[in-house]
Amino acid sequence: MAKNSYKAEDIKILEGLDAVRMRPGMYIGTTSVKGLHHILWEIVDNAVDEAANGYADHIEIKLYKDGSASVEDNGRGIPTDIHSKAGVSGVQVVFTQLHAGGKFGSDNYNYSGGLHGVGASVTNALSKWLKVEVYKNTVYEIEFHSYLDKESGKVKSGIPKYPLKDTKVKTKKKGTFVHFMPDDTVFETVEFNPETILKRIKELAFLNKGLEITFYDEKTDYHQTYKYDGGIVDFVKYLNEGKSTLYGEPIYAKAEKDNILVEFAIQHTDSYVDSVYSYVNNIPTAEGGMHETGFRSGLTRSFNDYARSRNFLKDKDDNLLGEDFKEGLTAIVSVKMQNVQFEGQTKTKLGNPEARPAVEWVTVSEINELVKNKKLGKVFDAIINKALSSAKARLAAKKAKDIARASKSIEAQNLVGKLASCSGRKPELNELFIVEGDSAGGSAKSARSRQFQAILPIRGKILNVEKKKLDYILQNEEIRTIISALGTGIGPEFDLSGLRFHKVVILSDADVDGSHIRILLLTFFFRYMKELINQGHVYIGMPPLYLVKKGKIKEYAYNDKQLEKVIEKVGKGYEIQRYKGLGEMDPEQLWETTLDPERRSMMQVTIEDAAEADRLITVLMGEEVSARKQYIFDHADFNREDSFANRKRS
Ligand code: TSJ
Repeated sequence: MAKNSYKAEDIKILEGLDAVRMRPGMYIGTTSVKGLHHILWEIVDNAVDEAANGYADHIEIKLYKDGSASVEDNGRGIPTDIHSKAGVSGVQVVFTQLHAGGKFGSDNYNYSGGLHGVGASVTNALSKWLKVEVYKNTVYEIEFHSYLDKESGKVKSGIPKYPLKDTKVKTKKKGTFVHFMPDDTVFETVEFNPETILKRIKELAFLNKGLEITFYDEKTDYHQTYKYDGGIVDFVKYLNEGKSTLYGEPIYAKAEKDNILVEFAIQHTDSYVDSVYSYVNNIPTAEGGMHETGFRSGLTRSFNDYARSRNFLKDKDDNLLGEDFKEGLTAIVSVKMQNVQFEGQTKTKLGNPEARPAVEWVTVSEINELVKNKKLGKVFDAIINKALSSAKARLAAKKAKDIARASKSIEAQNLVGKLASCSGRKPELNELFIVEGDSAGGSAKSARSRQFQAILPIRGKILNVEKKKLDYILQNEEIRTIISALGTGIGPEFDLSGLRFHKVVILSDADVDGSHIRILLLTFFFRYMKELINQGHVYIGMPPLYLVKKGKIKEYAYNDKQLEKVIEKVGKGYEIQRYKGLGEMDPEQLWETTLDPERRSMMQVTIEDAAEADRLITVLMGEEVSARKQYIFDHADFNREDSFANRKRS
């Protein structure tokens, strides 16, 4: 049907008004003050539709001293000709037939329907009286009222006092004027709230670019006018007033897809929360729904595309998430579509599944178009940078949370089965030896002083897979046992006061595997128990490399240089034993050389040592095995003068 061929016949007749008076709740939800406003919005919506279709640009809402309200627009006027099936004027049909107004079956009211879609007849049915004037060269007039029907003893409402009449009074005005008195026997209150009205008409003015809406309250002589030539762009600016924005002008686009008209405006602020407001047919969708979901995923997709194309994201980087783009996002999404379905707790969630791909498609294609505009380069760069910093914070927060969780669960597991604990109950005197290998562990267990020395044997070869570092380290059985044994927790949960051993001694072999273990442990302490190192609780045990024997003389040497000196000292006829590992020492030897506080040699680990180990682990975990091995030899050789192990002793 062509747009201007609309006639009274097009208005379909569905139901009578008695039903509305009988059960107002069915039609307006409630008879509270909310329902009262609802019958006003039914009228306003029709005028807004006339404006949305391009036939009106002004609406006036007025509250009168007697409690009545009126709405006037400067549109084409409700059809005044006789509706062929109803036999009465189009105006009369609109106000006496439920669902009339062309919302069903007409293309004129393209996007009507939804929350307020029950029609002007509902307002008529719930009013004491209602008067309509239509201005088309002359003034047309009709009045409806309610009265007690003597025959049935029931109140009838919305009854025309006379058919629509042409008063023949000439007018230059165009449009429709509707004036009504809410029925105080229906509503709990019949007092309109100017604040409520102002808030809504301001919103309507934002949503309908260029539409001027005025409000006048006769009781207080209060006037207000809203008109926004920027539409939802002005809405976004208004929402961001007083905030600091990342770029000057909001991003705006409008396009149609599959009969769904989509319009959005966005502007980011330096805030950390988002203010996204979505609408369907001018109705706020507080619970969001399909259109909002489509919009958000559209933004995420197109911004990620942009971030990749401009190298903000490299191939290896994960996409930024919707939540990253949410930070500081102020946006209005307004869609216009037919047959809307509302869902959710408060029926403010758009349920139409077709809205989602349509809005996503429009969002992506419009943003992709906008990014071609060089002038907007700075805008999109700012958005991406903000999202990148949000992602960074998100990952840091997740890591902290993971650590805290891991720490708690590990503590709860009480994994100290392998620990040979000591009997002393004073942590400041107690020592924990973390010993590489079960056989060395066994020797250490029999060699130690049970009173204050605890032994925790751990297996070698624990650094053989490249994995995510944190996950990897925390999944390691040995590490978990250590966390459990030390009693301090890790990361943000670390608490030094829980420490059960004031000396924590790493005791590993002077070979590659021993270095592996030492480096892993130091890295772990560095990252998750830094204070343990800072407070001087971490040591590297120093087993000897050689035993020089000559008769009854026994001398240990801890490196090649010492060995030379010892040989010089004892003279000819000596015998050298080279220890390949801790496991080769019997308990007595282990006690003499490594465990006995009077004779042992230990290196206290500094934070610089641990930091170096942390850097090392990157190499150790890398792909190239031979480079890795070489690096370890270079850096962990006990015989090198500048090596880690020889640098200082305690
Ligand atoms: F709600 C209401 F019906 F009471 C009401 C309707 C109240 C107010 C203040 C305005 C209106 C209204 C209706 N304003 N403009 C219109 N337009 C039409 O009803 C109309 C006019 C002409 C044609 C056509 O195709 O020629 C079609 C329509 C829907």
